[in-house]
Amino acid sequence: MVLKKDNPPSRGIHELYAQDASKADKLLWGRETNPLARRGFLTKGSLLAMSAAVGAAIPFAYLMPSGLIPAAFAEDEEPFTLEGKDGLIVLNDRPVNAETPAHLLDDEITPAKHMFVRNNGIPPVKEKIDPNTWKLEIAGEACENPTSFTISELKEKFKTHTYQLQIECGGNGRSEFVPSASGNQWTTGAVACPTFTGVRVRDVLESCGIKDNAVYIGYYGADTHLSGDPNKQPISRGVPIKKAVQDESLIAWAMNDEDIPYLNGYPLRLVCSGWPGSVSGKWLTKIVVRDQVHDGKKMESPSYRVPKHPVAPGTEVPKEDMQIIESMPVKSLVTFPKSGINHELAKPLAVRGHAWAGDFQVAKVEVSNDFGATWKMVKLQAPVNKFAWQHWRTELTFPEIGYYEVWAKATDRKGRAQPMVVPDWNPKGYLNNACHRIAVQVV
Ligand SMILES: Nc1nc2c(c(=O)[nH]1)N[C@H]1C(S)=C(S)[C@@H](COP(=O)(O)O)O[C@H]1N2
Ligand SMILES: [Mo]
Repeated sequence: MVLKKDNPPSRGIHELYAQDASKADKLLWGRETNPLARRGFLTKGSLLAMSAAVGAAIPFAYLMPSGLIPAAFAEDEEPFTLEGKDGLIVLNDRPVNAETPAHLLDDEITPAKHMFVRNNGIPPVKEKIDPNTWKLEIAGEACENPTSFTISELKEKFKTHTYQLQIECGGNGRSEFVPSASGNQWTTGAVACPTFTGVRVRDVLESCGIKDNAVYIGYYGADTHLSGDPNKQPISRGVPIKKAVQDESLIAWAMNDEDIPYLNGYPLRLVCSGWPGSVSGKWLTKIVVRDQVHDGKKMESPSYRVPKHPVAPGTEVPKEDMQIIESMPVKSLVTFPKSGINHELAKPLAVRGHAWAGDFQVAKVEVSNDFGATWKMVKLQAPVNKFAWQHWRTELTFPEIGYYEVWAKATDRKGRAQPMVVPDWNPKGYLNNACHRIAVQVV
């Protein structure tokens, strides 16, 4: 048993807002919401209620969009305890799914204990995993010479590479979609950026011979389906050959120079960074080279697919109008300070975090302390390698005491910025890259 606490946490205020944001506004604050006018609808009464709840005046209240849950209430749950993990919020215990509060992602390289866990099935029994006998099979109709490798054979036969690679679940941010999408109600913490060490997918596949008709790869892992049926896969996804053979796609046995943590895929995992985390197979046992788009479990609609064209919230989208998610969108996190801190008015506040943009690079990050009315450019570092997240930092001052929110907004090199509101609704709640917000009480 990995869990030490058994009742699942309630999402409280988030659930209320997910069901009906204007009702929640009215219920909690007496705030009248007009969906057409996003700002300026805090009545005197609702402003008093909200100020009382956050424990301070809200100097920029007139700029506060309606239907906005104050960030002060975003992280109100008790952390659970998971083996090898520290401070993660468990969203589900069968299968285990746990996310990382933003302030625990402050390290430039995510430590193992703070890497989120997204399981679709039941991991292989830990005691039965033997890295000395673990086999990786390379096969598939577009592979010339199907071959099987032990981990030490991989280490001997191919060059070892280390990269810092971000992995973000396609459903990160799902909790904010209205109407709500089923699945783990991730807030912002299904993302991490540790280093991975292993061999290139390209080197291994090329040694087995990639046929000219190869278009896709697919992975299989040693975890089992929730039903216990050994013939069913919990998940078997993949990427186009072009993505699989990029330099940074790895078959990895180490994370941060140690064994990959059990819950993150020990002893071997695939890492294809920049796309939904679901393409990075854990407990990796087999890679197939396909002459068609891989048709493994969770490749089919609506899994990890979004509508080809924007749809109205709540729309039922036919299969043929859905497409496979490729690169993840531009996004950022405020990892310091922790949301909800008190800060002295006289001092500048140091603020920092990370930004990433799937297959692309982040061009700039800006922050706001007035609900997005004005923005300040921050100092942004270059990534240490392609697919590593980029660190940013700045200092903020505040005009008077009271309740503030710090928002961060990243823009990628193609000029695409994070939206301040939840972007395109889609049936499964993927790709929410809305600005991250933290609460700051200036005293
Ligand atoms: N074998 C296997 N691989 C898997 C999964 C899984 O359930 N089984 N989950 C996928 C999903 S949806 C994500 S987001 C990432 C999460 O990686 P992590 O649990 O190491 O954070 O692993 C992917 N690889
Ligand atoms: Mo995921």
